[in-house]
Amino acid sequence: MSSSTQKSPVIVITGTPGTGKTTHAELLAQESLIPLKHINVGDMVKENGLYVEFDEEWQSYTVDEDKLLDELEPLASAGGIILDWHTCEIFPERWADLVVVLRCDHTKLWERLEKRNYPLKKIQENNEAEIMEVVLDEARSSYPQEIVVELRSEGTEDLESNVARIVQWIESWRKDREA
Ligand code: DAT
Repeated sequence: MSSSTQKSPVIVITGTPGTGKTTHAELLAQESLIPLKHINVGDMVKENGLYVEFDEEWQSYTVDEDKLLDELEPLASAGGIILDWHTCEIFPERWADLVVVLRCDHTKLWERLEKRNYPLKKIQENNEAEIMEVVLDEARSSYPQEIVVELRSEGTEDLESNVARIVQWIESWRKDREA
C-alpha cells in the first residue's frame, strides 16, 4: 500500500503454479533486513475455509473472494507481508508496492508439476497459461507498469539473484520513505 505512513511494503509474488513463488517467498522472508510475513494465500484459503467448494475434477478450491479479501485487508494495511499466490488481479491495486511475476521455461515447469501428481489436464492448463503469459498479462493490466517486475525462476542462481534484487528494492523503498 503506497501510504507514506506505512513502514514496510506489501510484496506480491505471483506466477503460474510451480514457477517458484513459495521457494522465493520463504527465502525472501529469511534474507530481508526487515521482518516480512510470508502469506501463502492458497494455504490460507484451505486452512481458514475461504472457499465455496472443492472442485474434484480440477483438484482445486473455488475461492470465496470476498472472504479472502476481508481476511487479508488488515494485513495488507499494516504492511510487511509477502503475498504468495498464483493470481494477483483480485488484490486491490492500492495494496501492492511491488509485484513480482515469476517465469519458467514450460518444459521445466511441466516436470515440476508432474512431481506434484497434478491431474494431466491441470498440468496442461498451467503449462499453456505459462506459455500464454496469462499471469504476466494479469499483473500488467492490474498494476502500474513501474511496480511490475518479471523474473526468471529456472535454477538456484535465478532464485538467489532474484531474492537479492528484491532485498535491494526493499531497502531503496525504505530510504525513499525516510527522506
Ligand atoms: P509455486 O509456489 O510457484 O507453486 P514452488 O516454490 O513450490 O512453486 O516450486 C515448485 C518446485 O520447483 C519446488 O520443488 C522448487 C522448485 N523451484 C522453483 N523455482 C526454482 C528455482 N528458481 N530454482 C530451483 N528450484 C526451483
